[in-house]
Amino acid sequence: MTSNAQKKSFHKPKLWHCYNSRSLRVLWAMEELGIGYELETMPFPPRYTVDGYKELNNLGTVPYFVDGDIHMTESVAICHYLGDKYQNEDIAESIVISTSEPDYGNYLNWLYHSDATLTFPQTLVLRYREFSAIDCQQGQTADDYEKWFAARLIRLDEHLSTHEYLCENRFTMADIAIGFALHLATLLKLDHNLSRQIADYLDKLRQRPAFLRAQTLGKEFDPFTR
Ligand SMILES: N[C@@H](CCC(=O)N[C@@H](CS)C(=O)NCC(=O)O)C(=O)O
Repeated sequence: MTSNAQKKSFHKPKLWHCYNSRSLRVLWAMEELGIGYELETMPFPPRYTVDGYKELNNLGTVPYFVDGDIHMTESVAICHYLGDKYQNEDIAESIVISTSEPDYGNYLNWLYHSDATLTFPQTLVLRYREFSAIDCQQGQTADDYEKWFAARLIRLDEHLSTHEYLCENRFTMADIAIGFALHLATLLKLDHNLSRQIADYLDKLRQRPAFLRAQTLGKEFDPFTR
């Protein structure tokens, strides 16, 4: 499918992706929007596994995203950008919250919350537990940040006790941003910190056809099955 915004431009956006990394947010978002895109799937971490990757993206991280002259490296910002730029008018329910809708501020808050509050502590668990060096002495750091992550779920848990989705009672980019943070928690074996309603919300998101399509791409490089 090609969106109206895309029909007007000559290029397709391109994403550099590692399976089950933050670039999944971007891939999932493009699948939800139904836009055409180019995709480069890579083993993790690409700054070691892909020759010349740091010349392309000097951070060495994923996602890396190019759309014409725009080069982006922040997964949530890319979802925000894609929604605003490529929202297809044919989609019955917008997956973007506009400035004129009551939940606009909440929408931005959930988008930022997904990384600044939820994946931040998980990154320490990833670094010092899941992908730690054999002689790593930082097990306590990982344990402490797991507790931090668990405590920071309170806002989401309370919200989901009265809402099916995060904003305006419909699926939006905010659910993609937060949904990835919860998906990562399961990969890091932190599921026992998710309440029943958070786990049910994540299950519902992971059953979406766009999520399932995104999860077929680059699976041969899944870093969590090594
Ligand atoms: N804030 C960035 C973080 C990007 C990031 O750190 N990505 C991780 C994967 S989830 C990465 O590329 N790590 C490999 C490395 O640092 O070499 C975002 O949300 O996209």
